[in-house]
Amino acid sequence: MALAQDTIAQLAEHLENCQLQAKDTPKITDAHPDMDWDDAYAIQDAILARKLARGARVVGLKAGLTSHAKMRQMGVTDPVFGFLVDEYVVPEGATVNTAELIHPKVEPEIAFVLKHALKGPGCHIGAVLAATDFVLPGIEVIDSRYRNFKFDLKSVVADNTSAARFVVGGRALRPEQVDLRTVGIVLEKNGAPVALGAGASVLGHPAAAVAMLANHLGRQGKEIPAGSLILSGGATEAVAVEAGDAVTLRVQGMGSVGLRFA
Ligand code: 0L1
Ligand code: MG
Repeated sequence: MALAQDTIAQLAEHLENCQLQAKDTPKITDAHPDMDWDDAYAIQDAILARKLARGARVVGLKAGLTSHAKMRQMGVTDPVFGFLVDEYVVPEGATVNTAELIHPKVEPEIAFVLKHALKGPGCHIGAVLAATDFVLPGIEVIDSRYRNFKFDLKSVVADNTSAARFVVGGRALRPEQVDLRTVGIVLEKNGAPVALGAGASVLGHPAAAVAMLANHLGRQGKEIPAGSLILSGGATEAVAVEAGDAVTLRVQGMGSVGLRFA
């Protein structure tokens, strides 16, 4: 690791304050160009520790930048991983207050809920499907704390991969009830389709993103616990939203889920 422990703690406090106060910041690698991947995940872990110390509960995990559309949009080449806590949860159909966010965007995702723990290395799509209880549609609201979404991957990881809010809903299916590669995905804003995709847009199969997450955690001796909800990453580019917008995600055979912004 390149950063001292107190620098990691300061950066975690700074980024979390940006999130809680809806204030943007230049990317942290501007001031810390030597920051390495371990530092980036250590800052993310320190943000989680701050939230847990205040009574937050982990409700799941996320993979981000898992589709070529998203990678192209953000000019990056690799997926990233983050955590989901209860303060991010939005009930289906509820309204998100944009005053609590900086520059929100929405992403259409497939969510997995596990019945068994998953541990890498060597985790693959088959292991993910065998460990999955059900899958369902989900919308992630991302809100990078970096000014004008200008960042590099290490800064994004430290910022918990822009996680801000999410909603899941629609029709939960057992993994054998749906072909997650060919399933059609339509994201609507104010009644008009704004992004179209298929499950295969996410690394060829959304379960591949979950396997990557298990392998990533496995390298640190960790696992994805049974019961976890995992957002597998946006199947399309992210779509900017503002107060007054209503967003609906329709996934073929899996119904729809939506939220509003005020
Ligand atoms: O969920 C995601 O794809 C997070 C991506 C992080 C970068 C961004 O803010 O777009
Ligand atoms: Mg996402």
